[in-house]
Amino acid sequence: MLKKVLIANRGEIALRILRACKELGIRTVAVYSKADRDLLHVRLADEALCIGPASSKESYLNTPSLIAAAEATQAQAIHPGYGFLSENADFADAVEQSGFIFIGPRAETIRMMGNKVAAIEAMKAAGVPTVPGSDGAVCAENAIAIANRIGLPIIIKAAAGGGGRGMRVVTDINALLDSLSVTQAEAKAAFGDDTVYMEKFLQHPRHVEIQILGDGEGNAIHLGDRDCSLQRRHQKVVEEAPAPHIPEQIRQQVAASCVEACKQMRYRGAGTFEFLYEDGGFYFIEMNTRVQVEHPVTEMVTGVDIIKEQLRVASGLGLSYRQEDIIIRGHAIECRINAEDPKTFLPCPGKINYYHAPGGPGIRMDSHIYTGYSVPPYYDSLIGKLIAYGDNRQVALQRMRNALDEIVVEGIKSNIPLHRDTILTDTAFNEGGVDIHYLEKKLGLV
Ligand code: MV4
Repeated sequence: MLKKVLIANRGEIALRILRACKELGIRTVAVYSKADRDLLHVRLADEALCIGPASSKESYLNTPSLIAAAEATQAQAIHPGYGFLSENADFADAVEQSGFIFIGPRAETIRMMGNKVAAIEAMKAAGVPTVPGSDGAVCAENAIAIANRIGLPIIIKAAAGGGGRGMRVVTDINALLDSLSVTQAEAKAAFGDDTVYMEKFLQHPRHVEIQILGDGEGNAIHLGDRDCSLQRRHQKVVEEAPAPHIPEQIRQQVAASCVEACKQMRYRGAGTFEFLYEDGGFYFIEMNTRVQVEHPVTEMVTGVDIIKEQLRVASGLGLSYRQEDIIIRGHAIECRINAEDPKTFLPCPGKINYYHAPGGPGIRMDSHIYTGYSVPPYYDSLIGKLIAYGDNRQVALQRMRNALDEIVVEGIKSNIPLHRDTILTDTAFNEGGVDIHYLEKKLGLV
């Protein structure tokens, strides 16, 4: 097992990684920006180093600073968490070139998944179902023929994009070439790469994703699926596992195809296959090569500690489970708790005058906050994740409602009222299986 790990992140995920390391007897190095001296994991880590000013660019995104910190503390490996440098292939390369272990897939895997055209091609070749599309890059010369073959509406996406950045829907063939050149120009400006591709635009899909783990040597397993359809402006708000109302045979078949793809590419560590699910069909759109914010719902229904598995694989110890060991049991729901104004959704940093965590059977709170902690304005507004588990979805929902009644966060505004009064009371949400547009429509944004 690794002896010392540097945690190149902040907030709840840094604390989550620290706890997993402590369980495994791994010493921890926390790195923090000048605005983050008071983070809980900084206090709990064996060693802590300031890596730069508040600005992410100069701290959590500063590769030389992070590598210097690993050298100074003689850490063996770097865990990138999510966001920041977690899916940056150049960072993974720099980490390994400096003699450290990057806790994640090989840089070449990250690079391939960063190019959505290459990712889709690889998945299609491995038997993962994809969206009917251009099967490669689109340009002004081939766009109309491809769009006519796919059939309108279509969506143009940047190959270097993902997560909702650099996309445009086309419903009228006369608008195609203009939309193409605008999307190309935006892609060039945002990612330095104007490659775009085309897919059939699905109008009312759900966002269902499959969690996988690979040992980097051709062995891989899946941990079932999650539904992350409840979102606003590409920010997930509620996630759950398993995805409700999916025919069992289709669920198993798609998961098996993801495992096969991971075996073929000798995938290392934790990964997520993102699908759109519509009318009984799964359509692969992207793969994420990091641990995800919503990993706890999968942990609750499988009993697998995903971070510990990442650390085992990085240590060269392989996975602790075979596929036969994985049994999906019960149901888990996660509410993301953000420091934001419930009316405007704008970030609301400030001092937490009082915090009371909810509890009871099946309740898990992944959060770094404490009474007296000040949420800095420089980073994203996630201050915690409330997870409710139960034998079935009904029980998980009721435990979540109870927990949302119990939790107290005073001094700053949060989206707790949105969860408690708008989402957990909603009839369609309670029935399960709402699409990706449901929340925005309910909030009157569409
Ligand atoms: C789509 C789509 C409909 N059809 N692709 C947005 C985020 C990025 N990961 C992919 N996205 C979408 N791709 C096709 N062919 C609709 C979306 C989409 C979406 C997807 C998942 C979760 C929320 C979303 C919100 C708006 C659009």
